[in-house]
Amino acid sequence: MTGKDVNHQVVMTGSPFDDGEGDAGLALKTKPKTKRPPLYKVLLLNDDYTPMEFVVHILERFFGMTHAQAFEIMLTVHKKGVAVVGVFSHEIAETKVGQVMDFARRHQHPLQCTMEKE
Ligand code: TYC
Repeated sequence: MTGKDVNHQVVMTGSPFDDGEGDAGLALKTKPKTKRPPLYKVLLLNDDYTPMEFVVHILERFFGMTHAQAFEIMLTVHKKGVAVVGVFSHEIAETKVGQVMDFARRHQHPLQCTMEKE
């Protein structure tokens, strides 16, 4: 790693004590703070041409939804213009977006799928 590591959290140590210097309980140190990896929303966008059943199929095939769940989300996208179809690690989100975009392009539908940091 290059540069200074500022990713530390200040914590109090042990139990409060008084050594007579007027700083009872102020023993501080830092510990490395482990961050959870960021999560990414995968978004499906509406368009006027992609058939509804094709979108339902995509949601079943790549996002593990039941037919009923997939139909509901598809209708949300159709009515509102966009919906979150899942939340994943960066790598998994990228894979899902790629799978959807490839499948749509292979079938010559203009369906768009993107990801954004939560
Ligand atoms: N609006 C499309 C239609 O009326 C259906 C559709 C739904 C398209 C969701 C894309 O992400 C989408 N055929």
